Amino acid sequence: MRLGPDATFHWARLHGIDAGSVSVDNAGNVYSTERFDRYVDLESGPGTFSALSPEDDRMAFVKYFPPGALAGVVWSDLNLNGARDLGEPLLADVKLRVYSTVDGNADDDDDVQVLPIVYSDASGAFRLAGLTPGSYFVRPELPAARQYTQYRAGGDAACDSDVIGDLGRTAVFSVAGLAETSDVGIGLFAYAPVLGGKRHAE
Ligand SMILES: [Ca+2]
Ligand SMILES: [Ca+2]
Repeated sequence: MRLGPDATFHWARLHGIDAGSVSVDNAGNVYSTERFDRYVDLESGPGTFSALSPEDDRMAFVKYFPPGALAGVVWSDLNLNGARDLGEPLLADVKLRVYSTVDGNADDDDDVQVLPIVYSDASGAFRLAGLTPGSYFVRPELPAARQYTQYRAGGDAACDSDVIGDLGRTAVFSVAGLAETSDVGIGLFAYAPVLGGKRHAE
């Protein structure tokens, strides 16, 4: 059983279960009075956990799903062609949140953030690891004076941008098992807002 850094039960929320119905004692045992009618992913890293039933006649079936990851890069699309070209700057410190669609559909009420916030590193790279099988999208926090570049332009998945600008999030990525999707591109360009009819420089 892995708890989030804020001691919340991300796996429980991921499955629409009220995290308040789950508790953990000092020994790390997990208790729940909830009856689960579907799979619950007990996101298990190294270590052990105990699944305890409140009733003697209940059985627990536990299966380990190896977690996957989404990884990619944030960059500045200087020539506005939607592709990451040689020499275009990589952008650090862009704030990223990853959400589970829960039901396969993005932008509805059950979407839930599943990891703590991640920032792109000094080389613009980011990696969102520990994702149980499912479908996810990344929602960047748009830095000041920036806009998203074109969505999936140029036909090369390795260097395009996966953010749908109008929605402010990436396309939905499927995570299954240990596989890592490593070509999540977030392309931004410098945007000078027009104020009072005058164009202001960045
Ligand atoms: Ca470019
Ligand atoms: Ca959803």
